[in-house]
Amino acid sequence: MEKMLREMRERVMQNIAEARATSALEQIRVAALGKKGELTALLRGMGKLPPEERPRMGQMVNEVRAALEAQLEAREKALAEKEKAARLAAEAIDVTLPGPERSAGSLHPMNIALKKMVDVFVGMGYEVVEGPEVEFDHYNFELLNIPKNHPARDAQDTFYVDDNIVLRTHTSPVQARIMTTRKPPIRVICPGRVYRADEADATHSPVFHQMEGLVIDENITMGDLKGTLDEFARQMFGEGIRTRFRPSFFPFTEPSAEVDLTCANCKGKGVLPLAKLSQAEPGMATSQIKDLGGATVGCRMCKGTGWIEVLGAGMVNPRVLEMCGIDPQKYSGFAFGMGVERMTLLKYNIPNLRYLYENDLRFLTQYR
Ligand code: 2NL
Repeated sequence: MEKMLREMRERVMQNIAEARATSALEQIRVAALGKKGELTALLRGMGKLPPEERPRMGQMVNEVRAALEAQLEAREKALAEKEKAARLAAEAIDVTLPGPERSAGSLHPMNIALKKMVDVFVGMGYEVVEGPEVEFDHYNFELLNIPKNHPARDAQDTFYVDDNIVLRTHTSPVQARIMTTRKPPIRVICPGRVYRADEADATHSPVFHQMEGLVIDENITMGDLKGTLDEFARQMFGEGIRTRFRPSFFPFTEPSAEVDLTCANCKGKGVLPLAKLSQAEPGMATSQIKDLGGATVGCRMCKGTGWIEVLGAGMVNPRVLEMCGIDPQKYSGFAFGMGVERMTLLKYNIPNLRYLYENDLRFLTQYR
C-alpha cells in the first residue's frame, strides 16, 4: 500500500505540473482527493492492514493529501494569474484608436442669416428684445394705429384665439410694449416668429419670421433711417449694394417707404447677357460673353427692374407715439420691418421657401 501511495503521489504531482488550466486542476483534485477519489479508496483499503501498521499508513495518507493540496493550491494560483493576464490581454482596448465619427451638425441657413442681421444692428448699439407670440389685440393692432375695421384685422389674414387675443401678425407688438414701458432713448430690434392665415406656397407660409427695429430719441429723422438701412444693406450683402426708398403706406409710420436693394443676380442692370453658344467657352465670364456681342435677356430675379424689394420702414406715426405714452412734440423715431426668410433666400440665392422648411440635410448642410 505504501508503494501504491508513493506511485499515486508521483503521478498526481506530475498531472498537476502538466495541467494547463484551472478547470483541469479541479478535475485532478476531485479524482485524487474527492469523496469518491483515489485517496479515499486507498484509505478504505487500510482496513486490510495489520493494526500496528495503520497509524503509520494513516499518517502517510495525510502527508500525501497535504502535499497534493499544497501543490494544487500553488499551481492553481499560478494558472489563475496566467488566465487573468490572458483575459486582460484579450480585452485590452487601444485608447489611441480614433472614435466613431459623429457629425457636428450645422446652423440652419435662416439662423445664419438672422445672426448676421442681428450682428449688424448690435454693432450699431441696438438691443435685442423678444415678446409673446400669443398677443393681445391691443398691442398687435390697437397701439399700432390699426383700427377695428381695418382689413389687416380680418379673420381671413389673422389667427384669432378669442375676441381680444391673436397670434401676432408681426413683431411690432414687442416694440409697442417697449414704448409703453420705457422712456427714450430707445434703440431695439425684435426678431421672432409671426403668423398669418396664408396658404403655403413658394413665397408664403402661415408661420414665418420677422425682424423689426425701432429707434426713438430727440431729433431722429428720415436721414437717420436711410443711413441706418444703407449701412445694414452694405454689411449684409456687400459694399457694392445700393438702396432705393419708394413712398408707401403703413398705418404705424408716416411717412412710410418700401426699400429696394440692387438685384444681386443682374447687379442692378435688369438684364443678363445671353450667351452666343457658338462662341462662348465653358467658364467664360459673363462680361466676356457680352463682349462677344451677345444679346441680353431680362433678369428673372428682379423681373427686369434691377431692384429687389426687401423691407418696409418709416417714421413712427405720432399717433402711435402718443398712444404708447411718448410725447410726439419732444420725440420722433423710425421703425423698419423685414422678413427673415426673404433675407435668407436673397443672401443665399435660394429660389423657393420650401427649401428652408423641408429639412433636407443635403440642402441645409451646405451653408456655413
Ligand atoms: C414690412 C414692413 C414695418 C414697422 C414695420 C413699426 C413698429 C412700431 C411702430 C412703427 Cl411699434 N413701425 N414697424 C414700420 C414700418 C414697416 O414692416 O414690410 N415688414 C416685413
